[in-house]
Amino acid sequence: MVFRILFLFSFIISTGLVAQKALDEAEQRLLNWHNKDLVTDSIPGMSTEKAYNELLKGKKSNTVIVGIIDSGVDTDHEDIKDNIWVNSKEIAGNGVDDDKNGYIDDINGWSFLSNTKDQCIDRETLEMTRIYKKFASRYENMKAEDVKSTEKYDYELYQKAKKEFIKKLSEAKSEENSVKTFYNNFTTSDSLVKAYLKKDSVTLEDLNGIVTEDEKLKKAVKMQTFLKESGMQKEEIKKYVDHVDDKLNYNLNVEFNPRTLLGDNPEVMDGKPYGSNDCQGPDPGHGTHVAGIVGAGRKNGKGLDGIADNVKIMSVRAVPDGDERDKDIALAIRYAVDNGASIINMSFGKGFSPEKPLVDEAVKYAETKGVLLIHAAGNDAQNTDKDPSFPSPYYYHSKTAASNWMSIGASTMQKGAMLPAFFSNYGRKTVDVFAPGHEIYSLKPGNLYEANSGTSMAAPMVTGLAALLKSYYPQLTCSQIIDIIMKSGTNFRSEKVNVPGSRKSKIVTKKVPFKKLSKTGKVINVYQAVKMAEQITTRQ
Ligand SMILES: [Ca+2]
Ligand SMILES: [Ca+2]
Ligand SMILES: [Ca+2]
Repeated sequence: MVFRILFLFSFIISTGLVAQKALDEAEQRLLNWHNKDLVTDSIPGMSTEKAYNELLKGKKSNTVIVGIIDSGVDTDHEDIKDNIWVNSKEIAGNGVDDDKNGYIDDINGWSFLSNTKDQCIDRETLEMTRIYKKFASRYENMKAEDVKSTEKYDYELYQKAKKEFIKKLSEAKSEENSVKTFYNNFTTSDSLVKAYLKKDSVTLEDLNGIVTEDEKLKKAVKMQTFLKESGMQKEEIKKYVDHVDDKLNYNLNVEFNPRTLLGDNPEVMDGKPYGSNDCQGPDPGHGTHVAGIVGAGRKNGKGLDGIADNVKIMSVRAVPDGDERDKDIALAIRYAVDNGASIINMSFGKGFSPEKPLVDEAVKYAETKGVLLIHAAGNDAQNTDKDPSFPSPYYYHSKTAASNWMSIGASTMQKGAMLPAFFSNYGRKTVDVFAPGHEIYSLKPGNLYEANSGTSMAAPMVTGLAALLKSYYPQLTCSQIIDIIMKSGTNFRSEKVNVPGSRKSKIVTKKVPFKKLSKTGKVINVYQAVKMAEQITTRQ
């Protein structure tokens, strides 16, 4: 599942906080903040501009291919279309696999979620839903003592998935209830106010001018004033209603199975080809935002400045609205590796990984080819040392971890207690480093732009930095790049910060030194990383 953050609405529903200013103002404030410098700008960004201005001017670079395994990328977007990978060995649209890589007409990448009849998977179930469904008939009425030893693992997996499924389902139902009540109150108060004023478009001034003893109208005015002040639009609230509906109708619906349109068995690696070259898909919003952070055109007068200035973005579509399949992820990693990607961004994750060995094999394959995998730590405000998020670098039933893997937490533009984003996962053993991932302004499909938050945005910061290093210092190995990124970050180790997880409460009680949230206690820094890369390569 892509890590979407709809925090604006969760705030309103859970605490009644006003959270958002008008977009234009916000745009200016947010634009490229992550590329700014702590000393010059007083913002804990990554000093990207400083690196370009002071260290990289006039330096030669090589083109680096970055694989974005995600929901798809809008390859026509004005601020990234020049930086999209093109498979030069493939002839477009002739129905032939010209470069014989196993994929027909793969020009900009591949989709493992569609077929050649223009049908595609948009929404999916969660793994917990699939596991619950798969084993329910067998284990529903079985007592633990009656389970054969060979089935113990499956039985326990079922019990765990069932517990989670029931919990999620009940949460989704109560969320549906509150969000629909909120939406209904919105529409009712909207109509009341409009009818009273006898106009279709109501301003804050109109609302302030209403003097009434009618209790219903008073309430309506209060609500509409609150919504106006918070800059909230009806469409946005409707979007949230739809999002909750999707959870119930698709993610948590045991009868839903869109996989049939692929004609593929997701549990078996059978070598049979599936998918299509539609690497944009029906909803490339998430992947486009991620891609822009890495490789949007720098100083081209449009949108934001990507971190790396000599990259080609390869879109591998494997992540639906719902949990991605292990097999698709395994094949997506292999596709990116085989077609020249040096770094792969993975801004997605899930709580169960039934076919994990398939992903492990692909990760090992990437490791042998020196390809770096950058994974978002997740947005559950959880300690991933205790509750792993998949894919994870630890191999199945093993304490050994992949050496070509980095897991990234999200930081904000605020120094001090608010430095880690309130939603970010963390872990002293399992999260490597933090990177900006809060209120990041990047691309939205259709030549548009928007600000999003999530570790999904933090991971491509590191992917961008890794690509930049590989591009200017091609002799660096995968492990050297990891080492540089870890060592060169801005040190906030002793900074007392809020432990993420304060999402549902205004009162934050627990503070820890930032070093307790990751291996390094650092936020990545492009300037320091380039400096270190320069030193290392000069010595070599
Ligand atoms: Ca091909
Ligand atoms: Ca072809
Ligand atoms: Ca740009």
